[in-house]
Amino acid sequence: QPQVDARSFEIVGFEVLARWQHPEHGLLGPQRFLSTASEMQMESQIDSMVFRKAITECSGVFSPDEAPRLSFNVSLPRIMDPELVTDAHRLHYPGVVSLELLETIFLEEESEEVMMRIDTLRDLGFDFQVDDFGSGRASIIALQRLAPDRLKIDGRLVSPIAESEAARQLVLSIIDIGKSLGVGVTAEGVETKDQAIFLSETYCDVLQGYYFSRPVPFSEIRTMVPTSWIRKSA
Ligand code: G
Ligand code: MN
Repeated sequence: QPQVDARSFEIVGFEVLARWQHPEHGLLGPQRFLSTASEMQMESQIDSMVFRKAITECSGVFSPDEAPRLSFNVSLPRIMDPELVTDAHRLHYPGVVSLELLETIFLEEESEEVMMRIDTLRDLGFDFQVDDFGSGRASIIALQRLAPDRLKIDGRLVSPIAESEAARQLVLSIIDIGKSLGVGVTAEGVETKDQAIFLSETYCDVLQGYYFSRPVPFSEIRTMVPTSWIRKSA
């Protein structure tokens, strides 16, 4: 799913989203299979499949000078997976590769081990975003320690902003947390023009949601970006 610059509305990156093309039930979103995958301790394997496939496909299509940022949703087991480190060395992508962590991952898990792991991954070149920000139990202290590159504001906070002054104030306060931390802010779940315009006049610098584009299959991505971004050979 494309992510756009909040002023120009031009694509700056993509969030990689898992889908399961099921033989009977059709195309399934992660909410249909991730909790089972987690019970079966297969989250890390799924995250790793998604990572390898997207990195390989995007490396083949985007020219090295214009490679957009790719963001991946990562589970706690995947963060701790030693293969993430080997993948980082083996699969080179010329653009920024960002890992999205749920607020709950690192705030529940106060483990210093996780924080140290994140520091190692950051040294390997990954950047970090806090996903669904505003939906967990935000510890500002833990946020400062994590020092993420970006916060992603939960779409449920974005959806009422066109209708409610109180909702707008709340979103502005949350955006201000990002500003105080000196990190980028992405608003998710932007579905209407009014929401997009309101957010484009705030500190928020990246927007994502159905108003700009629904998630699309990889094959459609090349038609959405400037032709200069595509490799001559692709
Ligand atoms: O938890 P996370 O923020 O990574 O979830 C992203 C999910 O949100 C994706 O599965 C995607 O399909 C969905 N999504 C993306 N944009 C929108 C939107 O504008 N509205 C709604 N309701 N869902 C969206
Ligand atoms: Mn996400």
